[in-house]
Amino acid sequence: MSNDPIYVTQPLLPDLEEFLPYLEQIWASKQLTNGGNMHRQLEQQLADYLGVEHVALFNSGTIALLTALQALRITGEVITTPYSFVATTHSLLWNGIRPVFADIDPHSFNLDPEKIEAAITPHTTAIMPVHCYGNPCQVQAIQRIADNYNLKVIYDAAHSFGVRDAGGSILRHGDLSVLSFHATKVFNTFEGGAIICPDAKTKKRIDQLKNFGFVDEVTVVANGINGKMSEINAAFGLLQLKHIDQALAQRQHIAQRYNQQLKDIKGISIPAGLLEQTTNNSYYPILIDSNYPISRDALYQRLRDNSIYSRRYFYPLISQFPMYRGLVSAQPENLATATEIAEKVLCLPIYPALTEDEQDRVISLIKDVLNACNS
Ligand code: T4K
Repeated sequence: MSNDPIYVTQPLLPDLEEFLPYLEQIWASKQLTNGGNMHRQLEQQLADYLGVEHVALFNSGTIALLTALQALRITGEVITTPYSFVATTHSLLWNGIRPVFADIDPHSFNLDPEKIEAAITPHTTAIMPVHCYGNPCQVQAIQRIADNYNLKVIYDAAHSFGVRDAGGSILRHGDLSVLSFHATKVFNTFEGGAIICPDAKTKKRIDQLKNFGFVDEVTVVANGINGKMSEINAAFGLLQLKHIDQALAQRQHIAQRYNQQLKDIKGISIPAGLLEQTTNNSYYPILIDSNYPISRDALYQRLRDNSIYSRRYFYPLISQFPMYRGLVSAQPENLATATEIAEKVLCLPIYPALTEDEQDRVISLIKDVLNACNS
């Protein structure tokens, strides 16, 4: 069997020849950034593809999160999850906002609405939930809380490209939703991101904020930032869109094969969202508990020793990082479920180009550990 490295993900990269005509157009136009033709086209095509009203492109998901908070003038405290990538809460700190961590529910790994409500104080102005691994949050319950307490909701939807619920795109919920188009994401523009806006007025403000606050050549209305996506990134997004349906189908096929092969292994559990296929299969997390013969970290190492680079997303919890762990809400007693899941989780390789042979290498190693213990 091959020992070539297998990473947790590999970017969707169409043939280089397919990209060259886009580059020729950019060279011919000499418009490299600042809202050119590729940028305009991608905003429109993404709105159509995702089934949302307005898309504002960004140069990363993190800058989009920072700007979403600015756009809604959020201050004070924001309730959020510790079970995410650190960019979620860093965006709050960069805006001088205090993160308040609430625990997650053990089925979706998303914020537990009851825990959100219990964390509200007179300083709370917003909730920032994450649709973790693309698995939808309890959006109705979260909206009810937001309405009752007059709070804004900004979804960190970095993992949720293309995810839908019964009513349409998951991105239509809350006041704003933020996507990441980083290389490791389902849909990538090398680096990039977007804010999904409900109306043209909000998009206009966001477009000003991502361009230093300029309204015209001589008028600046806000202390904006440089959040603009370049033409080359936007062009790559246009090309990606041509391949995205196939890529999502390939991910689904891989997830279903894992489901089939791993679901009956003692000590391994698969999150309901993956079994029920309510996600976009952007990640394939499994939980390893004490019924499995070796620990999560030992399995992680065993895979590494065989050139398989799974990842422990999201361990450590954000609340364990030095700039957060002094917060009262960061204490592990407040975050019992998140703490437990972070100790058990392992994300297995999943990406469109993963071959069945490569996937079988991953599955065999997980099963071999079991067989070795039973023999
Ligand atoms: N909110 C959430 C919930 C997020 O998950 C993220 C990003 C954000 C906000 C912020 O969005 P951005 O500002 O990033 O747009 C990665 C990504 O850097 C990060 O975007 C992502 N979340 C996070 C979950 O994962 P690392 O440190 O794990 O990436 P890295 O470089 O170790 O890559 C993982 C594997 O992917 C590599 O072993 C090989 C493969 N890879 C990676 C890159 C970058 C490639 O094959 N090619 C590549 O170009 O953070």
